Amino acid sequence: MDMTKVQARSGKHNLADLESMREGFDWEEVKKDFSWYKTGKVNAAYEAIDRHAENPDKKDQVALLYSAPDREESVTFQQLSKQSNQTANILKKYGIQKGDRVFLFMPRSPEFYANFFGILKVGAIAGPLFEAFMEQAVRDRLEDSEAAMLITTPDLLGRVPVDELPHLKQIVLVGAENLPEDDYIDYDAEIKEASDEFDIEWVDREDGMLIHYTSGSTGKPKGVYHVHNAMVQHYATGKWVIDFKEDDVYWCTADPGWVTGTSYGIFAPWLNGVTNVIRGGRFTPESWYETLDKNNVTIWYTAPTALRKFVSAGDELVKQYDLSSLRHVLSVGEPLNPEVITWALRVFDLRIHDTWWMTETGAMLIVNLPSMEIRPGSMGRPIPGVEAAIVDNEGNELPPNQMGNLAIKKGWPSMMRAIWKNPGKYESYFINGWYVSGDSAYMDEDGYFWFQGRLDDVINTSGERVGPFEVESKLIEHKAVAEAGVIGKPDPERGEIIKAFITLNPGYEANDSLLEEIRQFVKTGLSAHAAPREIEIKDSIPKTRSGKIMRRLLKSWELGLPTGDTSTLEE
Ligand code: 6R9
Repeated sequence: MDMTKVQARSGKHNLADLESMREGFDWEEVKKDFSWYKTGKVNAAYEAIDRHAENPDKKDQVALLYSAPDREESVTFQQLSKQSNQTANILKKYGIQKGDRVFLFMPRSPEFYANFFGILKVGAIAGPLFEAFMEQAVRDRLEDSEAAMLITTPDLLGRVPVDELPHLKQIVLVGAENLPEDDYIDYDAEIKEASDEFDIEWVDREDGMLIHYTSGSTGKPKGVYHVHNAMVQHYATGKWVIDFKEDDVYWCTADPGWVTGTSYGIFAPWLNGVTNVIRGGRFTPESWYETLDKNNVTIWYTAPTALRKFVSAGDELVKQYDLSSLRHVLSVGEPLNPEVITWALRVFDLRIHDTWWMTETGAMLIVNLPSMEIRPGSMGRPIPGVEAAIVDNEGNELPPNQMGNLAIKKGWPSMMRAIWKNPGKYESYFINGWYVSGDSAYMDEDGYFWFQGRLDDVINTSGERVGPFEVESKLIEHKAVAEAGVIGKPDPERGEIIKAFITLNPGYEANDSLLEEIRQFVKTGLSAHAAPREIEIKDSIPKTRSGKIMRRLLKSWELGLPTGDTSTLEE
């Protein structure tokens, strides 16, 4: 497609506009919008919820507009404030203290959000887990974080290996009809008794708020640790990039088990005091259009994988809905195909604004502001207060149009502050004062960044980050599998699909039912999105002499590309 530039509606000259924001920019100015700037008392739960609940003009505004196939509910800022005071009281009653890790493993529901803020209000650290995780994924995360409490539902409890988690002292069950045993805390009974007043635990801006586990190319998922100070950037990017105005109805489609679902599904909208639509249930183009239509959504933050499905669903479908309230659309998670931008211009008469960031960065870094000209295929330009560059492997800046490591100058407000219990891993992200992202990209002469791919073996399937090691480890737990190597294989709809190469143990014969059994084994042991869509049997898996799986070589074979340097290949 030709790289036609898509001009901003306002007709403002984009570069000048962004440059003028950048000039003399100081994060200190942004901080003045927070109440802690005056009071010195910090807690992100206060800024996001209680501050609005104390404001007579805001308290009765709907904060959370919940819509699921079987349940609809509106919760005002005042109600959410009181409900999270109640959950905070429950946590406190059961001994949760500042700094403890409390994990949430439950579907999106009003109770999820009340508990999330309750955790913050007692000064504890929240760890949201994606509801599709199976036992292994749940165990790894609870074990590594040494979580003291888990808040879950009876349906999901079966995936929690309770007896193997010595640090896990309490389990709260939400929606239990009959409690399985008295070792569990009955949320529904407790909430009836709990006071809706609570003295919030004031924290330091550098105190822990959140842990998100994310995949790298080696080892188990790592706990990315974020602090309350991240709210500064959640708020600012919400205002500049998402363009929040007081009366917006906003819908972020991401689950809070992923970073987009917390930074932009919780903090950005509520720090900016807007009505936040939360949708439960599964994705279908019909149900998502219905959510936009029924709730009169004005701003929509979603992902290319969903947008591509809308494109495939066709133009006739979209005409059945009234989407006239929609005024601003944004995307994250994967490269945004220029075709999708063209489609949105045609069917919604709206541009899609791509944003680039990562679990580790905590908030958006490279974006398309509403006032900017969009160059389809580019992720946009860095926000004010952030310096991005393309660097070589030693951390030296490269000139425009040269491909290299996409890097950010260390020290933006929402940057992760640690990898949980893994200082070596944390340090490894930084070279010569730059945070090196693992993405390859180039920058054009006007400072727009163009994504090229991952530099490591991390897989991005339907916008979800999957570490090959995690899948390989699960595969070799299956009795038939001797060795496994896992790669991402390009796919037009999902970005990448997971492909596994395996060798079989003696006595096992390759056939379709065995392969399906192995696939199911990963699906039910780890999670559906981590299960390989394709499995191929090999006589051996290529490894380096030091025993590392050469995934790059597997990928070259798969794609029929030149195999490059194989000098380290084992005989
Ligand atoms: C927020 C989030 C991060 C990885 C990142 C990159 C890919 C994210 C993108 C994008 C192309 C974009 N990614 N945004 N690729 N264009 N606009 O997605 O966090 O789950 O940690 O994934 O996703 O490869 O490094 P996370």
